[in-house]
Amino acid sequence: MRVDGRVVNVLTDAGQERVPLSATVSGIPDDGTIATGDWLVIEDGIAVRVLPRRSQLMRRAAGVATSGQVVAANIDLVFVTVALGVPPRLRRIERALAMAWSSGAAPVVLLTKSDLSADIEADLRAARSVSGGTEVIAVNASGAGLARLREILLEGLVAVLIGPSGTGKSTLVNRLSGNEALATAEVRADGKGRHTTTHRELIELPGGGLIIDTPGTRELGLWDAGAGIDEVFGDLTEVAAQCRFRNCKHEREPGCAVRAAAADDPTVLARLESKRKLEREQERLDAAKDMRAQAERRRELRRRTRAMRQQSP
Ligand SMILES: Nc1nc2c(ncn2[C@@H]2O[C@H](COP(=O)(O)OP(=O)(O)OP(=O)(O)O)[C@@H](O)[C@H]2O)c(=O)[nH]1
Ligand SMILES: [Mg+2]
Ligand SMILES: [Zn+2]
Repeated sequence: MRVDGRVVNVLTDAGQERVPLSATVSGIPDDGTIATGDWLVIEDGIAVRVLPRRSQLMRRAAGVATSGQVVAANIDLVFVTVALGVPPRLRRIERALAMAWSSGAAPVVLLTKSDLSADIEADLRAARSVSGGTEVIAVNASGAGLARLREILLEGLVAVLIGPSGTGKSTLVNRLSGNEALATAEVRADGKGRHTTTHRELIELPGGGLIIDTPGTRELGLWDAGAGIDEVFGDLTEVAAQCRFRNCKHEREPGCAVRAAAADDPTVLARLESKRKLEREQERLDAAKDMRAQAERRRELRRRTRAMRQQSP
């Protein structure tokens, strides 16, 4: 449910417990960390093994170019929160959806603080115009949209909430769980959140679902979002099927259906540019990951050569 260094909160048949991680805990995933949502084998009050994950939401670690971070493991749903009161930032929704689709879970867009919207229908339309088939729900702390969320969260499903600080994630969890267990705080006068939540934490809901609250994140760096990008921009892929050349890059090729559609419709153009931007970011990151892997291989080779020299007389 929650990871505090080498001690974790777990939910078992017997209820909640706090257990230490064994120094030799096995099954640790590639990224080297245990995350909220992981399943652990506990023996004699100590977590000894991590079970393989069926899904994981990854982002690039803030400030570190080539290291990934697991936001949550074994989730079924990713709730992408976007606070209303200002028009929803469509490019941010696309980015978050690309991340979410790549996790193996299904995203849902939550337009939070819907009481602050001057025109909910317009905000919903805008968000839906970039969300493909993903459901978009307007919610607020007074109860709007919560019935639909409870419906989605039935039967032991696990959802994770992501979004910038102050979008009302913890408030939403408190409303769904029916108590005020999680701290919440006013956003600052400039509209920025205060980073009230500092831990990722899984909460059991009375209706049967489980939800993971996370600290708000200003930037959402892609980590492994290639497949997710294709998913989010499925509409463009459909148009691209009409291009004359199958390998059309939609740049200068004749008979390009995507450029024709973009010339007719500024929203298609904006989406095309947004897709390219995300693809470039992912390509740069993949190149950086390659370089790092190569450097690690060289280091390892040097280490082995040195060890061999020391062994030989
Ligand atoms: N008007 C309005 N305010 C809300 C709503 N939901 C939450 N708030 C307020 O928004 C502020 C931020 O809410 P939090 O729940 O702390 O936001 P958060 O997303 O958990 O923020 P971090 O933990 O920093 O990521 C609080 O003052 C809440 O009372 C809502 O539906 N409408
Ligand atoms: Mg919070
Ligand atoms: Zn084309």
